[in-house]
Amino acid sequence: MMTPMRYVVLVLGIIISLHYILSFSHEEYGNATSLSHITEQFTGPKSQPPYKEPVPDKYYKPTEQILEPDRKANATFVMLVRNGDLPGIMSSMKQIEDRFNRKFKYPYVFLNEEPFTQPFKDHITALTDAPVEFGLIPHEHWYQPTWINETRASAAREDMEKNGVIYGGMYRNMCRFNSGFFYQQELLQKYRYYWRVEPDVKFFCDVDYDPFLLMQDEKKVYGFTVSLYEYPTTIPTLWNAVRTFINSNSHLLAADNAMGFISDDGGDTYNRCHFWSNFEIGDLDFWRGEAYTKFFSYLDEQGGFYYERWGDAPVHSIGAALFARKDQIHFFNDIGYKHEPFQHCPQGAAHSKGRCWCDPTQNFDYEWYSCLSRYDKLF
Ligand SMILES: Nc1nc2c(ncn2[C@@H]2O[C@H](COP(=O)(O)OP(=O)(O)OP(=O)(O)O)[C@@H](O)[C@H]2O)c(=O)[nH]1
Ligand SMILES: *[C@@H]1O[C@H](CO)[C@@H](O)[C@H](O)[C@H]1NC(C)=O
Ligand SMILES: *[C@@H]1O[C@H](CO)[C@@H](O)[C@H](O)[C@H]1NC(C)=O
Ligand SMILES: *[C@@H]1O[C@H](CO)[C@@H](O)[C@H](O)[C@H]1NC(C)=O
Ligand SMILES: [Mg+2]
Repeated sequence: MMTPMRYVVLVLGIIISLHYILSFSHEEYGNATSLSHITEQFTGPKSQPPYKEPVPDKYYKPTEQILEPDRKANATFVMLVRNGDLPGIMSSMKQIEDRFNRKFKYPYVFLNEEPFTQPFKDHITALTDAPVEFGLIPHEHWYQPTWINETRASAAREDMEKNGVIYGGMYRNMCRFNSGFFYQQELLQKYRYYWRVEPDVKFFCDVDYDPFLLMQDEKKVYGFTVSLYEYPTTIPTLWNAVRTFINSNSHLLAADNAMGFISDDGGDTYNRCHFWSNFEIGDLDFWRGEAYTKFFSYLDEQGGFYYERWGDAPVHSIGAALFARKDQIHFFNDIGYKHEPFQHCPQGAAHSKGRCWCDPTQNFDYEWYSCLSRYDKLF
């Protein structure tokens, strides 16, 4: 005899089976009843990820208005370079001037641990009408601290070189400086926003709007164009250090942060995704704030900048992902950019609007080594 309970189960079973049979045999039925479709009924159609929407027209001004702006951001370019990087940085700067800064006239700050030579300064200032300043990095912001065990550090460098790790024996000071000291430089104190530019990069498109004002108005703290995976051998213990820090400082984490970009399991492990920091448009006050300052100090104490080769790209990215809201991290879809060997080339309407000269089929965005699809999934 059928009890009422069994009856209910049987009917439910029949309905579910019918649903599956119909879903497979009748595409329209499947589409109409699919979970994503049903959720859309409640939330409205799934819109484009926010970054794929073009920058609002109000940011585009006629040239006369850009030349006599009613407002400007509190912002500068930052270039960390050696004297020997002159040809490469002139190439980058000339493109920045031609595609953007000829009209906007944001200042430049050049930084170096050695004094810039007079010819360097002359060649650079000849490229622009905007103010240019040249800064000397304080010794203690650049060189390896004395509390680092040099025996251990040099053993690590030799080991990495032996194992063919890229830049295994170099770049420690630079990575640590970019992680925790560039925003502390005297010449940058008067600025809120920065755009980092490296030697020998390419800017493919006209930037006819002010990305700094976009950052300011929309309360963004970090902007990128390319994201990818870090070499695991350069950061064996980084994530352990991050976890220890989080465990004792959970109050510093932002609600609605971008943990999903850097971890696939809610923070247990690092998926090695990072924003490629040779291009950055960011908020200096974010790095200067309590959360990132404590975070960097903690990482620095671990010595991993020297005992391993922690890069400023994963360190910045993890900081931005944890201490900012995910909607404060901006993908500059309309800025065509290349740093060897990867490039972001705007697609479709963004390509024509920027009069870009990159080949749209040469685009790293959804290559297997790119992390952009994880960024998409945040929204
Ligand atoms: N002043 C100074 N700047 C440096 C030094 N090493 C690197 N840089 C700068 O730091 C940034 C990153 O260095 P890069 O040599 O471009 O490193 P990368 O981008 O990882 O590698 P490639 O560009 O592929 O060589 C660039 O702006 C360099 O000019 C250094 O010893 N002194
Ligand atoms: C069902 O959805 C798929 C994928 O979104 C789409 O390609 C297909 O045309 C849809 N079929 C019908 C009959 O609506
Ligand atoms: C420095 O590191 C080496 C190699 O790891 C170790 O043998 C030595 O004890 C360390 N020295 C100090 C003072 O900690
Ligand atoms: C620009 O920003 C810096 C850092 O927040 C601040 O100290 C400075 O006063 C600002 N300048 C102006 C003109 O607002
Ligand atoms: Mg570089």
